[in-house]
Amino acid sequence: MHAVMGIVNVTPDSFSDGGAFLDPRAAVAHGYRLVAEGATILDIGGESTRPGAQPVDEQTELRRVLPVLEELAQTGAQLSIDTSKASVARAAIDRGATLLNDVTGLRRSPEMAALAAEHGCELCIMHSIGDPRTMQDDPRYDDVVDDVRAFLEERLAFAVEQGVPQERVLLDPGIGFGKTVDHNLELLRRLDEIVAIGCRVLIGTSRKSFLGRIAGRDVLDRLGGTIATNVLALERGASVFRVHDVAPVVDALAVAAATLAGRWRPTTT
Ligand code: HH2
Repeated sequence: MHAVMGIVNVTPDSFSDGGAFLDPRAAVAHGYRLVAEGATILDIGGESTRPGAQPVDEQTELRRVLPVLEELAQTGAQLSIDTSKASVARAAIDRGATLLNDVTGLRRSPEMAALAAEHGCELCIMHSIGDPRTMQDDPRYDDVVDDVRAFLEERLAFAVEQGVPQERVLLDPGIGFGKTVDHNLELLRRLDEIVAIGCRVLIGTSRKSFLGRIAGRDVLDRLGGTIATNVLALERGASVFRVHDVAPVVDALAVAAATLAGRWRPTTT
C-alpha cells in the first residue's frame, strides 16, 4: 500500500510556495484541501530547507507550526512534523504528530530517535550532506547510491539501537539535498537498492529544481516531472510520496499501482 503525504509549509521562504501558507488560517485551509484531495499524511514544516535557506530559531518554528498542527489534528490524517529540532518535535507530538521527519538524518538532534521510541512515533530518516546553506556546493560521492545507502543503514542501526522498531522507520534518499541533477537521477533509477535495506521508502521530488532543469520549467510548472518521478519510484518500491499537488499525484499513483498489479477493484459501491 502506498500513501500520499501532502506538504504544508508554514514558512515565508519555501522554494515553491514560500509565504502562501505563513498565515495559520491559510495553512489549515490548505491542509484540509490536501486531505480532501486524498493525502493520508500531512507534513507540516516551519523552516525552509531549500538550498541557501537561513536557519530559523526554535521559538519562531514553534509559533508557526503548533497552531496549525492543533487544527489539522481534526482532519484525521496522520500528522508529520518536518523539523530537525528535537524540542520542536516534542511539542509537535503533544499536538498530535506521530511521524517525525528529519531532513538531517538525526545528525542535528540525535535525541530525536529516543523521542520517537518513547512516544511510539514513526521516524523518517533522510540523507543530506552539510546544511541547506552549503549542500549544493559541488556535492561529490564515490557512488551516490552506495554512499546514500551506507549512510541510511548506519542511521537506521542507530535509531533501532535507540529503541525505534525498524517497521516504524522510513528511509529517504533526500532528492535535491546535496545532489546534482545526475545524482538525483541515479538515485531514482536505482531506488530498488535503497528499498532493499528493508524499510519503507519515502520519496520527495515534488517541484524540485532538477525537474525544471530537465524539462525547462519554472517552479510552479513541474507537475509533469513530479508525476513521472513518483510513478517510477512506485514501480521501484517506494511507499510514501511527499508532494505539493496531491490530487493529480493520487490519481497517477492509483492508476500506476493498478497497472503494476494488472487488476483493480473499486473501493466504493
Ligand atoms: N524535501 C523538502 C522538505 N522536506 N522531507 C523529506 N523527508 N524528503 C524530502 O525530499 C523533503 C523533505 C523540500 O521541499 P519543500 O518543503 O517544499 O521546500 P522547503 O524546504 O523550501 O520548505
